[in-house]
Amino acid sequence: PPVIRREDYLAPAWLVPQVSLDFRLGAEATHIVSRLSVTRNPAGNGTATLRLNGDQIAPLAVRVDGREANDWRLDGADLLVELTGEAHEIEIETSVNPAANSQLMGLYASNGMLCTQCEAEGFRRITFFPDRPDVLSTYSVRMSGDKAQFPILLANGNCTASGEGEDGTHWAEWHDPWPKPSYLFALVAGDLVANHATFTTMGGRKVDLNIWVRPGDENRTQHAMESLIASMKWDEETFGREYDLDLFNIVAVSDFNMGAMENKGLNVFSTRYVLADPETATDGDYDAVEGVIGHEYFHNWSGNRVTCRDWFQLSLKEGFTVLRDQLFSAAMGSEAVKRIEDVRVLRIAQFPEDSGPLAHPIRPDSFQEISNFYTATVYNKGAEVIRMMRTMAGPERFRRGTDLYFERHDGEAATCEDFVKAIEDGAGLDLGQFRLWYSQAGTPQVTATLSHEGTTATLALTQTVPATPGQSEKQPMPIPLRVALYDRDAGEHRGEQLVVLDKAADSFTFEGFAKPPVLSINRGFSAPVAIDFPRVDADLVFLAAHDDDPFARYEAMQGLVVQHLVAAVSGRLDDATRAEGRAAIGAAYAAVLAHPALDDLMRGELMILPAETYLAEQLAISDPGAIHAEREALKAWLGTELASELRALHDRALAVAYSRDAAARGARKIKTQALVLIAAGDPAEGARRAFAQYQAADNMTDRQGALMVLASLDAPEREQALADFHRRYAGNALVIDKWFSLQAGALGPRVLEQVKALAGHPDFTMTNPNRVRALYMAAAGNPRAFHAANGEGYRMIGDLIRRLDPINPQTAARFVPALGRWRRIEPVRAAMMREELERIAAMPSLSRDVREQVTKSLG
Ligand code: B3K
Ligand code: ZN
Repeated sequence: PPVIRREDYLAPAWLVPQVSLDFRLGAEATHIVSRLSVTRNPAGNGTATLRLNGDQIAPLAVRVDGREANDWRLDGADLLVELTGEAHEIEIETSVNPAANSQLMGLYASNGMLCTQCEAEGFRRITFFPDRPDVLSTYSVRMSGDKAQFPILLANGNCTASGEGEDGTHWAEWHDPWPKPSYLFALVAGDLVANHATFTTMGGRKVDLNIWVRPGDENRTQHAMESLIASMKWDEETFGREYDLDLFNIVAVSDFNMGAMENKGLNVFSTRYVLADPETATDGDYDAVEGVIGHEYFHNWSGNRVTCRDWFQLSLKEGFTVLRDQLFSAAMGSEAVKRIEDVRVLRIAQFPEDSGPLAHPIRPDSFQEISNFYTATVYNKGAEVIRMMRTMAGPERFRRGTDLYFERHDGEAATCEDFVKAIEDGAGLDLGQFRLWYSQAGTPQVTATLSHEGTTATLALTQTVPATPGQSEKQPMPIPLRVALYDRDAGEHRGEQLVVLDKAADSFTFEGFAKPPVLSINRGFSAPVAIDFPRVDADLVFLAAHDDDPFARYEAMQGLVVQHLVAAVSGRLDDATRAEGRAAIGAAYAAVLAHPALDDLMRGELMILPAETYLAEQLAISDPGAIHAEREALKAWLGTELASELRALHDRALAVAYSRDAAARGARKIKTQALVLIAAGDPAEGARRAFAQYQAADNMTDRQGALMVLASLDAPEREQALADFHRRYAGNALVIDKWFSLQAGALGPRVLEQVKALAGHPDFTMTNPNRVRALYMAAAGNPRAFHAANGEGYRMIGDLIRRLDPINPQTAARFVPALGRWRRIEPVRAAMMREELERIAAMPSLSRDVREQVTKSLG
């Protein structure tokens, strides 16, 4: 497959100021007439050939200026039309089969309704078009279809007319006044009901808000609606951004490749980010709904009003919008806990990407299939990079930068460089060297040493950016580190400072310390780097107890455990040092369990042990079996050592009644975390308590938490609870997804067998990406299952990729990175992982999506 390069960007030769689309809807055959007014782009290369992209569609008719045209040909899947003048009207007819569209790109059927997904290159599966984000058009859409089958007809913008047709049909016309790229086009037709509300913007515009769901689901949309209203208000207050249409529609669909999509005025969501009530959604689900509703809404400015010039600039909208949704969620709940959660995601999902064969800069230089670049790097590291600018500028100056960005580029298709320049000018920062964060891949490794002489403490820092595919040489980048030095006796620091390490090595001095201070570094995770600062357990225990930055406190706890487990799996612990390490961790845990000043949400966060993938990241080559065994052993030790404290905590939490306030959510969080440790220490007691929690539960958080613990235990209560859960929620797809995930993510020796059995369960289907992910992402992310010593886990994921690729290549490709980690795994498993990749590569026909990921992973 051809490689597309950022440096080859050419402005479009032809522009399409206006589009009008006419859809005659049918589940098996939808007929589309597309009328494009095209004009020669003065900034283009002047070619007379109009290139219209297509993908698995055929032109049924091509007319130019009202006449049947002969002067067209196909170039691969694209349609080329030769034009003679400066402006023309092009009319094209196509037909598609939505019911047969299992890729879920373009126009497809989901549960009897029709909907679209066009980002990145789905519009070309509907009609021929210059399907690139720098071609902006105003869209008028007409659709007609059977009224009983499709009672609700929606598209972008405002509904301008509607009426009845013949033979039980009806029609609607929609117009979107804002020019947009084709990837933001959307259409939905189906049997839907709305939760309706209104919002009045700061400028006095009254906006109708609708959340459309299938009949019966409407009473689970209130949280989504509240989140939407909160998002609209927050964006006005925090970024000065006001909504720009009289109508905002959200539609929930059951079959969706991603979480949601920010189509102009008509967001389409996977049901799991819309529907929530206490009986079926966990606190985590509630947070996810709020975050994704916010994210898609914020795209209206960061993505839609200012869009991307080309797909290499994806982080322009995604990195910025993730930062915006993170700040929003932090403002709605606990800032500290949100930061910890975001960093955990970065470390589990992005760090491994950055150190593996698929590493790429947040602004990639090349790709074969853009769908493969909707990554944790582009999204989450992209957000971290912009967050660093904000940290260096401070929130007020950063806001001046974003104001300038929106003002300068409103209505344009912009680049990452445009964004950096606007922040530079608006915030008054010099971001010259900082631009390296856009071009260099790899997680910078920072080493820190602290020395002390007289009353001076000296912090010496070095940085290296590791080599990544295609980038062997790296330059030092500016790394903003928030640091504080603690006076050991006073238990306080002397004020936080921001040091920016912008050389390969540098040192910073701090005066006035009679004794060696304790260093708190990268507070708030001010830079997305790995810090190597070996230290004695006592200092980490000190920071875990005293640091006034909650993130740093969490970091100290994690550091204590990471240091211990890494030493353990590296065979560096004898009995005495193991006991010492455990004692320090046990003491820190005991302090966390008892600490009166901690709220329970934070306490629950501090109780979570570092993930196995994050532990593996600390080692050049890791043995997943050893990591798993050591981590489980520590869990069991903690559960035993702190048994009475944990039981007391569990009892205390059980007594708190359900509510959505922070105290009750905190209680639910520690309830399940306590249960996890209790079960590790005493499985029988764990099973008893988990089953009781399961049975008494009046909400999904408690029920799922208990079931998660039970699913990992070899106890009779396990089967009983799993069967009850399935019975209780039969027909509720989102909850049945949980039922699959909990089992596939469980501990215990028989997980693989269970996953195989579940794949044959009547509720399992390969055509629904949610269900596929529920079972197989959970299995691929379960080290015990995926890294089974006999290679069966690899075989299972390999088989899945081969079977899923012809159905849904985008989703299939998402499973490849797990196998792609082979270089960092011990040789016996590595060989089996590689073998699996080779088996995929040997398939006679493979999608571009999977082909790219597999080739790079083997490369
Ligand atoms: N922009 C969409 C992602 C669409 C991905 C298509 N492969 C969702 C989001 O980031 O908001
Ligand atoms: Zn997004």
